[in-house]
Amino acid sequence: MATDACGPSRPQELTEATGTFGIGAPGGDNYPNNANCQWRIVATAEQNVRVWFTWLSVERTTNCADDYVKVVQESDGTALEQVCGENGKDGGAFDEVEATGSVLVTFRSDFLQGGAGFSVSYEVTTASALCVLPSLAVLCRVHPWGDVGRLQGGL
Ligand SMILES: [Ca+2]
Repeated sequence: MATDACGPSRPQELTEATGTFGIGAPGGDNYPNNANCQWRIVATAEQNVRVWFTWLSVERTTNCADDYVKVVQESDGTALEQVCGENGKDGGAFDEVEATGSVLVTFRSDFLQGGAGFSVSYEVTTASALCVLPSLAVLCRVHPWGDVGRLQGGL
C-alpha cells in the first residue's frame, strides 16, 4: 500500500504527466479500516486531467458513504466521481472523468469491512491552441483533437 498518501503528509503529490496509483492488489488482503489516503494529480489551470479506474474492490454501501474512492476537481471542489463496490458503480463499467487543473483523489474506509483496494490511472494533457476559442471549447472537451498530445500522436 502506498505510504505517503495515507500518512500525515498526504496528499501525495503526483507530478508526472501519466501515472497509476492506488491501494492493494486484485485478490489481495483487505485494506485497513479507518484509512484516509489522498493523492493530488498536479496540473495547471490550462491543463486537462483524465482519470479512470483500472480495478476496484471497495466495500459497497448505499451512495458509497462508508468506504469510497472520490475524485474531485480541486479548482471548484466539484466531485466528479465517488465509487465503491466491485469493478465500478453498481457493478457496471467505470466512468472516465475529465477535469481542468489539479485533481484530488481521496480513499476513505470506515471502521469495519473492507475490500482488496483499487487502482487509478491518469493522464495530464495540455489543450491545443484551437481550444482557447470559446466556440470550440465545448467540442474540445469531448473530441480527441482537443489535446496537443493526441494531435501529435495522429488522429
Ligand atoms: Ca469499510
